[in-house]
Amino acid sequence: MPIVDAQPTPFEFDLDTTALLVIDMQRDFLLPGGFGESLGNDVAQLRRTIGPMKRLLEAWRATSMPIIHTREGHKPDLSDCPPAKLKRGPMIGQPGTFGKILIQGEYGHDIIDELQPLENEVVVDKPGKGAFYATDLEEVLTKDGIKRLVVTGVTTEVCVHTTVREANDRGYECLVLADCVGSYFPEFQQAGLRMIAAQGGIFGWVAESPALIEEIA
Ligand code: C5J
Repeated sequence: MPIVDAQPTPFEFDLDTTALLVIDMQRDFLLPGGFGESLGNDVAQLRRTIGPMKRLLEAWRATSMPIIHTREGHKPDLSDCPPAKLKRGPMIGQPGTFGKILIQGEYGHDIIDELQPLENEVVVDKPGKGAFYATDLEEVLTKDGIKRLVVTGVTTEVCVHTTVREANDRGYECLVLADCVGSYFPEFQQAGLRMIAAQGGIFGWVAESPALIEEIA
């Protein structure tokens, strides 16, 4: 079994029961001039994950382990967007630089060019922050016999955390790759990663992607 140097302890996994989860690497969040930046966020904080993620995807695609991408967004009629979310995000569904913001089918809603999914990779569309809420992710993982998740994507303290916390409650062992997750806020990135591995790995493990790539190459 490959073992990755991780916090708080080494992370052991096998090639038959582990999947890579790539959370919300969407143009709306990452492109300069897009939705994320229009909120006053520094997209460079997220874009620093692109290089490490490209290298990780290349190594992962050479194995037999599945890759699942997620996208946060809504139907064009917003029927899957709770009024409480819309109240604090009134720009959802409004025209933006890259189409209607966080709306399925729009250019900005899709995954950035550098990390586009391959045809055999599953894409899960999710209306919430967590990847399990109102999606078929659990069925996808069960069908493939997945018990461990290597988690990447954005943003660390929002969609990555919500997903990892719930995955942990559902019995999955989660390894979060520090250089492949990003927050607009450096202090949230730091604290978000520390929270995962604190208290003996309260809801997961944290490692750097080169340590994992070395194990699967
Ligand atoms: C946010 C996400 N931050 N993917 N979405 O609204 O983390």
